[in-house]
Amino acid sequence: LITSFGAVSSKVQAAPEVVSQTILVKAGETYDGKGQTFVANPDTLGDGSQDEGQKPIFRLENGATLKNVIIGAPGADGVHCYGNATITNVTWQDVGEDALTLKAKGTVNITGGGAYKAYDKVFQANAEGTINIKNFKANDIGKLARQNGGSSYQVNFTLDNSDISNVKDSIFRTDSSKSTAKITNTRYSDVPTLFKGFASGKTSQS
Ligand code: ADA
Ligand code: CA
Ligand code: CA
Ligand code: CA
Repeated sequence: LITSFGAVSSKVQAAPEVVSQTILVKAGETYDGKGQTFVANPDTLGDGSQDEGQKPIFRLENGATLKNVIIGAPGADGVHCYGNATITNVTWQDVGEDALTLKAKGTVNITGGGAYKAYDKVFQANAEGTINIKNFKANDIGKLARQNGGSSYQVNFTLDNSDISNVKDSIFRTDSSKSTAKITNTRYSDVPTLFKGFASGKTSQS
């Protein structure tokens, strides 16, 4: 972009892309948002309130990668992962109903990025598997991750080298005696409880 003074100006941030139909990332494929901001069309995906049944902005099939994406408001139901997923440098500026859901057995590796303004949950585990969160920031959230209430399958949660502040409930929550949670090298501020509902010996912090 050349200004009237002839100087080269810095790149202007592109307007958010309004997503009216869930973006599908196929098995094994990578979607690189290149720093673009995506918001839901509230009429087709959801308004980002606490209403259940909203649609995701991104749906990842098994082995898909989502990277360099900013999800703005409304965030609807965020990202749905059907199996293994890699989530790198994804920031939820204003989490909708929730930010990301594990919908089918798998391991989700979330590295970098952050989540802000989550009235309730950030990450939701609705299937057995592992959710690894690393180099992440979260502020003004209800819970960082929660296994679906009343479920008894095993979910393994880890959190490493992250910065978590202003939490209403807990970092990790489950109702399953099989599930585990491990926190390492993480800084907190205003976090009332790290682990809720885990059986004894299933959590660790260092
Ligand atoms: C709540 C609700 C579940 C499911 C979940 C989700 O926990 O009770 O049925 O909808 O939210 O995936 O957002
Ligand atoms: Ca929910
Ligand atoms: Ca929100
Ligand atoms: Ca949800």
